[in-house]
Amino acid sequence: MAIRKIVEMGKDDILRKHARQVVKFDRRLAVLLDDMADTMYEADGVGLAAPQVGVLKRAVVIDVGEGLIELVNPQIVWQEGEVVGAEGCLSVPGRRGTVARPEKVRVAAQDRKGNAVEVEGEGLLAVCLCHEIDHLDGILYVDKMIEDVTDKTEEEEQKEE
Ligand code: GNR
Ligand code: NI
Repeated sequence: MAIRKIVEMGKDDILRKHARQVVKFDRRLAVLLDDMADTMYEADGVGLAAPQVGVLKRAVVIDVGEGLIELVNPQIVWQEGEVVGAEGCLSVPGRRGTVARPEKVRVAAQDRKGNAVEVEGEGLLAVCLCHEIDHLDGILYVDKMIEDVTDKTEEEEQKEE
């Protein structure tokens, strides 16, 4: 287990690249997923995608407080509704902005052994699933941002809606 360095926007174009499908479910993938979880918890994040630690593989980890979820080759297979909420990103430190996301999503993926898994999420989990899958396609939340709310309190954001 090890903490890896989180890549930041503007410092490395790896965040803008399309990550490759995982085809080998080997020890190297297991170590990557372990390190990603350590790195996410250490940074107090709720999710982390492999490109954020400099690895162009389609792998993400998420923990919105309901336990660790590891997803390899994740794909949104169904979505419903739309909600606008504030997001942050460990690769865009110190900033927050609002983004429109589906209210509920279902994601098909594989686990670290290559077994098929499905996750359905709403609220923060749905947001996080979309945010992490975007990272795998070189997309950052700032690309979809409706409004920069870095200097706003939650109360001020609510008032505007
Ligand atoms: O830690 C994170 N918090 C967060 C808050 C609102 C919406 C999305 C996120 S994901 C982010 C971690 C991260 O950058 N993952 O890629
Ligand atoms: Ni992010």
